[in-house]
Amino acid sequence: MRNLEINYWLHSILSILLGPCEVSTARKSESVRSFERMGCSLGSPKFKRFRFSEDGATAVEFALIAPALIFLTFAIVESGIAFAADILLKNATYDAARTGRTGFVSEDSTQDATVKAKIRSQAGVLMDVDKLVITSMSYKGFDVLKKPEPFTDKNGNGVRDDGENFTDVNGNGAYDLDQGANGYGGTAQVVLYTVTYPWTFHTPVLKQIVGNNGTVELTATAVVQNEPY
Ligand SMILES: [Ca+2]
Ligand SMILES: [Ca+2]
Repeated sequence: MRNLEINYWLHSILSILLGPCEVSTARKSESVRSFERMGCSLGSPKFKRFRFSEDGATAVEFALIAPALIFLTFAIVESGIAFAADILLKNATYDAARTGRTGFVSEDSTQDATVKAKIRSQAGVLMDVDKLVITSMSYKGFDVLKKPEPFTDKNGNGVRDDGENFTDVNGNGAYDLDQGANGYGGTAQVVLYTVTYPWTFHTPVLKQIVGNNGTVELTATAVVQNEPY
């Protein structure tokens, strides 16, 4: 009796896998008959068409790769915007430096306000102007750009030690490793303009790649020699 039921079960499983079957009229339990009916149903030509149908496969595949595609699209778009912001910042800095070298000052304004307003008006298209950091340092010539103030190296160790005399080029009363003076300089002086901006990425994958909580510092510099104004 037990072997008979096992044979019926195997027969039903084979029916599911191999095709349609007939409900046996032999002696069998109700559970076996139910399983046989299911086997006949699942093994029917209709179910076979369902099993081997490829309809909807594209939708399923898209559902699987959609998240990756969305992340990739956001990453590309956001990288493009950051790249555009970097170019915008460089152009704004260069234009402001060209204005600064002429000594032009807007009506009822100062040179500092005029230069910074020019940078902010351009960079403001993509950036929060309150986060812009704008500095300018003037030098007597290109050859001393970002060079330390000269000093007398009494002990010959190559560095300026306390007590060693130095020339206070920028006139701030202290020895500096960068002899530039804050401001826009005077006639024929060389001026270095530096503008930085903390650009933040929001796409999760990009934030992980960039680090620093997704923030990078965009930097633009421009060096010009003032006109003899
Ligand atoms: Ca020394
Ligand atoms: Ca100094």
